[in-house]
Amino acid sequence: MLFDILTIFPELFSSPLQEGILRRALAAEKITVNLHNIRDYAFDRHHMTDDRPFGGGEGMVMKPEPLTACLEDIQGDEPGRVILLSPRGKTFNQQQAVRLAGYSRLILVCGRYEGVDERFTRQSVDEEISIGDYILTGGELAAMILVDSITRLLPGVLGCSGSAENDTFSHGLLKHPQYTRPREFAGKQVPEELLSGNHADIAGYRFVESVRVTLERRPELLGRITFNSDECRLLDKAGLLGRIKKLKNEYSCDCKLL
Ligand code: 9D3
Repeated sequence: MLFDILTIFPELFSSPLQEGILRRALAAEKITVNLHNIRDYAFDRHHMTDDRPFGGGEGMVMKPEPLTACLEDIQGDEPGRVILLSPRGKTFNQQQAVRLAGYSRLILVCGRYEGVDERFTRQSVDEEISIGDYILTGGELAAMILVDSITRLLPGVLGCSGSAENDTFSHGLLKHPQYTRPREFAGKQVPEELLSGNHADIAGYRFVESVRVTLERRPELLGRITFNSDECRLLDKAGLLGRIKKLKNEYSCDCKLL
């Protein structure tokens, strides 16, 4: 995967790319990240990348010419999907990460200030993406989140090949709680089901705890899941089935419980 990132703050990307899995993916050439300073394409006397909005109002708007000149300069042979990181974009999620991991080149344009001149967006941008309903100072950290979440999906990036699919959001439940040594910490024991060595018991316990934590924190995720009869029996035994049935009805999904 080739990532091109257009930004007025290329230095913001240096340390996140120098650690852990991203560092390894770069070293193994699973990804390439080319940083382009938009200011290098501002050819006016003051190298201006932004200007005041027509019609007045707060803040500044990114000028279209430097962005366009930068895109033209980096075009090359491999056509890239051009993504503008913007609070007006469609909200990013795991499904979109999987979709974008299917491209061979992504060109990420980081907005700053109040936004980008709409003519650039119309002419050159394929899609606008937001990372969620909160306000950032610019698109750089959002772009980094795309790079991070997409890179770990690429073949050969994660050590253990199954671990990307095994995640929360792939099967739709939040992860069960995890424990490691020591067996007793601050007077609290590790749940005995996990020490039993019985794989079926462990899987059953983890399933129930996954549902419990999902029910508490992200009940809307359960609306989309159907459980088989074994799973329903486990949930009933744990006293969770009633709450799940009620929730399913609230989300008006077809209820295949028991
Ligand atoms: C007053 C209107 N604001 C829109 C919510 C203006 C504004 C705030 C923050 C315009 C740009 C920004 C900078 N944010 C981004 O560039 C951005 C962003 C975000 O703020 N939240 C979530 N995802 C993203 S992706 C890019």
